[in-house]
Amino acid sequence: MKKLLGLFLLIAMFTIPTVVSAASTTNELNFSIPMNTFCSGSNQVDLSLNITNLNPDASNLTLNLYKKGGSQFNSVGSAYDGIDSTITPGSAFNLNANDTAEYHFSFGGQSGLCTDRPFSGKLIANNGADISIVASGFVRSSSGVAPIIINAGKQWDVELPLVVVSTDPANSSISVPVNKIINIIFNKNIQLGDITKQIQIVQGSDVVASTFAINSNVLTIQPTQNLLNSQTYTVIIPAGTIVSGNTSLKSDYTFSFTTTAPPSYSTDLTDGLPTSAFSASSSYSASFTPDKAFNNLWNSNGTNNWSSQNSEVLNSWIKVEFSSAKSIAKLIYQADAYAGYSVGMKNFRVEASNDNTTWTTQYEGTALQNGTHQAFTWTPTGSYKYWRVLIVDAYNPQFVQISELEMMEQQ
Ligand SMILES: [Ca+2]
Ligand SMILES: [Ca+2]
Repeated sequence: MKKLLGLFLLIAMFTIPTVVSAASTTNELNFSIPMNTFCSGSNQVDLSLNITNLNPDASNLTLNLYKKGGSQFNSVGSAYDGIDSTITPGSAFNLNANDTAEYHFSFGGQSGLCTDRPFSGKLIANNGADISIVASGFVRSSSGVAPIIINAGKQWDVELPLVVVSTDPANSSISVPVNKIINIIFNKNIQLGDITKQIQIVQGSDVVASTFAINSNVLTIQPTQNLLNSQTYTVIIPAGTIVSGNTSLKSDYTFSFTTTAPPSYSTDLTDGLPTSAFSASSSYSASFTPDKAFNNLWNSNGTNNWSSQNSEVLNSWIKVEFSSAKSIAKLIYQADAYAGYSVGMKNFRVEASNDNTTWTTQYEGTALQNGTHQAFTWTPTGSYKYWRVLIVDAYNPQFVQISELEMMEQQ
């Protein structure tokens, strides 16, 4: 028995009582205004309200006032002798932490029409965010002062369900760029919740490797590599993975989008150019001139390729002069087969110029040591007459040999 009691105590020590939150889950609070009192040319009635924000953050609120018959009363209030009026009924206003906003208006006497008197009011928490306020007021007439009691005189806490407000890209978007960074915007600031479930981007059955970040009310998902063209991706945010205070996503949230079609390119714009359009930093001999890299003869081994002179690899280059400015966006390259393709370029830059002197880098890349037709694409910075491939280094320090090159514009 003693043992059992001990066990019971142990359980009791670790059982935390469930705290039932008394927060409201709607963003509207109605209240009555005791306005059924004397009002005439000789009986003025004052209406006064004050609202204090108890939240550590600024809150956005609207005060609506309703006349007998239901229409809204939206007149700007009056302020004098310490009675302030900062709220315009019917219009949203921001209230900083612990700040108080007021409304005052007079009916009857020399002031507003008695028929305009509001008999009820409504406080609205805007933007779907949680708020915490306290509010009160009074009606003063010839028969005395009657309090306006809002939320039974207690603090009004609003804790709205956590929901997704919007996504970028939007659900069912098409032509989404393949480098898109995905943002999911919630109605309030969020934190990571149940980490045993995975927030994912999937394409068919494949999960896209991504990084995740939370900033205020935004969840950002960034794929670690570009997405594929013309594919549909689905973002899955399982229930419970994102929370805000005591609230969390109640059900799985998913949305899908489709990436843009792959770009199309022109034919090889170096075709048909005269031999004189091609030049290089050097040539191994008269048999290995730069035009040989543009003669549409591939898979060369010792012939039909451009080769730099012996011992020139670093910063050697091969250049095309077009008859007019081109926006080259794609390069196809094949290394020469000599010495197991080790004479091919390794790190390289594509550069462009309009004066043949000042060069702008368009692309930096690394070619592989093999005989494939290697394609490289980029977004050009403009249109240029001169385009060159600058060899930063090669796999073989002796010289560099290129079997064939092609240059295309995007269409
Ligand atoms: Ca060739
Ligand atoms: Ca060609």
